[in-house]
Amino acid sequence: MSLEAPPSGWIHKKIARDEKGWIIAATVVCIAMFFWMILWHVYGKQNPSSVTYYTTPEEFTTLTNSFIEQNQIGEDNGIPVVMPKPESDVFLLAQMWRWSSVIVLKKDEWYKFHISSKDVMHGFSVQPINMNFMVFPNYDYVLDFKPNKTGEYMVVCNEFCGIGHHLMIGKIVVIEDESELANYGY
Ligand SMILES: [Cu+2]
Repeated sequence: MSLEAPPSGWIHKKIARDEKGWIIAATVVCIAMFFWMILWHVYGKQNPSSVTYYTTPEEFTTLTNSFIEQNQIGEDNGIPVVMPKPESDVFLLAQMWRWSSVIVLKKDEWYKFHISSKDVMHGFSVQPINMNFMVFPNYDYVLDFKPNKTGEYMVVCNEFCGIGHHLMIGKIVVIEDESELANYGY
């Protein structure tokens, strides 16, 4: 079977009423979604900030290590536990297959997270609040955080990053005051 050319003049044929209706409806939906995409940056509460810096795995590792050195309060399964001061910068480095530290935050305080990867692409997924964010090497992503609920949150890598991907689970703990640290063994 071969394709046949349509009868000449087909392009000038009038569009059927119902077809025209669908074209108009689809166009209106497309335009509405386009503007909603812009409005979502203002009204959507889950948008990460758009601040990003260039970095290198070496530079970010140095920053993360000195951040850990200055804020470490303990250890959890061999991973350092840090408690940064409110309003300070928090450095979190993803690498195959671990997160650089367990982070203890105070409820209702602002923190400036810097997140980067040492090797491949990882996913920063905070559960159970289901916040998701991609993490690439060479980029420092800045996310402003203000936790509004105390408790323990899992940081799950949600981009497949190799054989140990399923083991890459970190932790963020939100407390109201230091007396709660004992509940977590810190
Ligand atoms: Cu992964």
